[in-house]
Amino acid sequence: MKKKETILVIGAGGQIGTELIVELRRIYGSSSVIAADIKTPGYEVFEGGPYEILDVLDHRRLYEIIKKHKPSQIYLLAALLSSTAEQNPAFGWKLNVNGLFNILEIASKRKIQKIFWPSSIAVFGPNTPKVNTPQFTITEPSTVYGISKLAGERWCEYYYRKHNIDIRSLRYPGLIGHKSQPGGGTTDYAVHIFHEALIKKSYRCFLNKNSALPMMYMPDAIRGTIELMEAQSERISVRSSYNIAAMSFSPKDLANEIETHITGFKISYKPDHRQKYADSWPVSIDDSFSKNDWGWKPKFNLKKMTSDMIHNMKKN
Ligand code: AKB
Repeated sequence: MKKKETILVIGAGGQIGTELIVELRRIYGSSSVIAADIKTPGYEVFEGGPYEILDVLDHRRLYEIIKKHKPSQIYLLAALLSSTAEQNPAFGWKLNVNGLFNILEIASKRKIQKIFWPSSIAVFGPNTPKVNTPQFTITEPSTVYGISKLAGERWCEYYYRKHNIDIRSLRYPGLIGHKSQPGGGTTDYAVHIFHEALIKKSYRCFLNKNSALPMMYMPDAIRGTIELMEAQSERISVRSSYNIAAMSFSPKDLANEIETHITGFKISYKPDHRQKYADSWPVSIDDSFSKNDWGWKPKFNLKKMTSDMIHNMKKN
């Protein structure tokens, strides 16, 4: 077990939260990691340590919980993803930006040592260079989700410079994990496809077959997040949000890889509204700032991720 920290994870019942909380509790001890979510979380999160019901937009309740637990670190994961935010832009903006704003305001008044907040490749837009997208480049997002993440990045940097709040962030690519169901994102086809492949041996994809996007396997994402949070502050040169990468593939590449494990697996394509969100995002990401500043190195490529996903999903 590591040094004494008290960590509050807000949005602990979501796609990243359910896996992050287990790893944080393993590292820092169960009683030191408080899960918070608007809903009662699933068994592993609920049984594994303390939890609080919290709507991050409820400023008073948020303040009470922070006063009660005195966290040294906060991970704010509560958000609407691209597809869901597009269905309700006002709420997408409110949750994604005001939620962050509430945390930053409290952090500027109370002693919270570190904050983690996730950004996304959705901060890029149709005018951004698509291949090997640099850390600093055109960010003109065309989705509500991307606009909210870009605004959030600006707020993070502002609060770091003005109030010296040690806030750290990653621009996650599409995340693939076997522990939770897809959560309203465009890249979620790459999670859904595994469920359908195992149950039905077929999948109808809502993106076209050549839509290549940056992706990452959840164990890499969890490890990268914690490594960023544990890095010495002097090594963090990007105070908006870091580009981070692991692999890039299209639905066709993924289907071919799944077929090597599930004989007879068939994929068909029926692009819907999510196609245009995917079309506005990069194909691959240059993450050299993450590599050079805090030593980021992914472990999973398409082949290793697919085989691990199928192995774990069959087991469960
Ligand atoms: C989404 O598809 O909305 C997310 C993302 C790229 O941040 N997975």
